[in-house]
Amino acid sequence: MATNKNRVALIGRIGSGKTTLFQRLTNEFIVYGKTQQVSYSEHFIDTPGEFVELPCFRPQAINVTCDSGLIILINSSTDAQNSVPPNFVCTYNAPVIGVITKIDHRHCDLKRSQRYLTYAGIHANNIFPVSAITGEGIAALKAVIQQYVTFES
Ligand SMILES: Nc1nc2c(ncn2[C@@H]2O[C@H](COP(=O)(O)OP(=O)(O)OP(=O)(O)O)[C@@H](O)[C@H]2O)c(=O)[nH]1
Ligand SMILES: [Mg+2]
Repeated sequence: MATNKNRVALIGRIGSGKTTLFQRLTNEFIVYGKTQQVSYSEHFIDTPGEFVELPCFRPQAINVTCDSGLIILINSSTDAQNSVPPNFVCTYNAPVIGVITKIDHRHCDLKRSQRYLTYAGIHANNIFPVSAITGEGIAALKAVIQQYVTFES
């Protein structure tokens, strides 16, 4: 039976940086494109931000990601708004970590992102700040991902 146990699922608000992070983690050329539908690749499931942003789509976000080996909830450090409900990640019977993106940005607010991700139910020790543009924090994040999912080359 097909399984997503060896895939990492990316969820987070529109424009939070899911696709850019995926491109950085897989060493792809970074090119902007709005994610319009769930996109499966060998090791990742990329979702449109609408899945967590619009309550009517939220069950869909859970359905397509819940059997992944690891779920990453992404929060942009430049985003002043939150739309992830309290303890949202407790829905999952799968490991979930938080990633704060855009830490290179001049409007980066790390504390706010940490608050949003802990509000969503992620333990502070499981939150990792990165910049997909400069590469800061990416090596550390890859090491964490590999604790959950094996990417055989
Ligand atoms: N400065 C900076 N910009 C970033 C970073 N990551 C993403 N961006 C920018 O943020 C914008 C949105 O990034 P996406 O990766 O498309 O966001 P997404 O979460 O996939 O958005 P949807 O597909 O709409 O859900 C793009 O213009 C990216 O270039 C980062 O680490 N630093
Ligand atoms: Mg996207």
